[in-house]
Amino acid sequence: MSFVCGIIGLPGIGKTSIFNAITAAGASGFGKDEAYRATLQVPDRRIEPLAKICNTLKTVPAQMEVVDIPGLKAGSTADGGRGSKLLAHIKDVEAIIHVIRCFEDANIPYEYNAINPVRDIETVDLEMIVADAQTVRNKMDRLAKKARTGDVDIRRILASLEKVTSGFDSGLPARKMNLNDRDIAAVYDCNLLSLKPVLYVANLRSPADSANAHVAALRKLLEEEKAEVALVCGRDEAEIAQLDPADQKVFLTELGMEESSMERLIRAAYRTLGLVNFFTTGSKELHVWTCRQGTKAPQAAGKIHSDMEQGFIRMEVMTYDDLIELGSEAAVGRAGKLRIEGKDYVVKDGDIVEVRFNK
Ligand SMILES: Nc1nc2c(ncn2[C@@H]2O[C@H](COP(=O)(O)OP(=O)(O)OP(=O)(O)O)[C@@H](O)[C@H]2O)c(=O)[nH]1
Ligand SMILES: [Mg+2]
Repeated sequence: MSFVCGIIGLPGIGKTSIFNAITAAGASGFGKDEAYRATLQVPDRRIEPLAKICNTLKTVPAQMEVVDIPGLKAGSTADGGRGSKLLAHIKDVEAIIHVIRCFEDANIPYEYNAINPVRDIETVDLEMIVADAQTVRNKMDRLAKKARTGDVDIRRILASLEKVTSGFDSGLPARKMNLNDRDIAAVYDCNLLSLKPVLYVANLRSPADSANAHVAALRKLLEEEKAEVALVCGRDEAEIAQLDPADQKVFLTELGMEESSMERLIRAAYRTLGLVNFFTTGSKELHVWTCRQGTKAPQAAGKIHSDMEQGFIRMEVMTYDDLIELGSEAAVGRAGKLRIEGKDYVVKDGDIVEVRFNK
């Protein structure tokens, strides 16, 4: 099961260009109403050394699916058909890549007269908030009937929902409400759009723009949210992504970039979204898997196969560093560094695991 990110933003701000830059999918269609999808192989420098030690024939990198979602506008939520289709796409993703136009170009149509990243973020957030407020209201209506029986759990849930609703009323997306575990549990089944983690991307004409006033305004706003912004020159990097790897390097260097936008975005996504990679190895296949930080062993095993989660017994774990240092699985075992972990174990980045489970 791959990790799914959705690219969102106002119309005509370069979402499809960024999608092409990171996936090399070559999607076209400015103003099209369909969502594009592509799968990325997540680069991981540990794959090659591991494959060598394990003599593996085949390696399968972690996959990340990216969805290019057509532009949201102010009032999308109210616009029944199209708007709710767009918002439904966001429901399906685990994390959001929000693209902000930070380039000036009178020839490229734009929703507003002037570029203003802060207003753009507020516009898109508001669409998500309006949709979420409705979802929460529906749940409250359903529960209100049961609450009359005096059930304490239901009252607690309702109190959390009230808290979230009043946050929406003051214009806050759920991710900025400092919700506690109990509140998050109360809205878990609502799959709130505005609770999904966001990575911001500033779309620039050239790296020279990376200190322009729009980027500065964006950075200032995001400092408060403790969010990260990745800078991408959408149009140029989309073209570079179509070239041979050797040429890509040359043009990227010319543009003043060390890594491709795909590598930069994936790195930022791992940091912002708190993702970790773990491995399964064998003589046939070395496989990389992704989960969120804090994921316990059975749920991480579920990324490999749902049977492994359901029938989870234990996980045998060694670290990448130990295996590289000691040179073989047997040596790691002899050094007493092969651990047996239970269902409360939290999987770490670089863990090499073997899951024992009841079939
Ligand atoms: N000057 C300049 N133009 C850009 C940049 N990125 C994208 N464009 C142009 O802006 C137009 C819109 O880009 P798209 O990537 O299609 O924008 P979009 O957000 O996907 O648009 P919709 O899907 O219609 O909402 C295209 O003509 C792009 O070539 C950029 O960094 N600089
Ligand atoms: Mg587009």
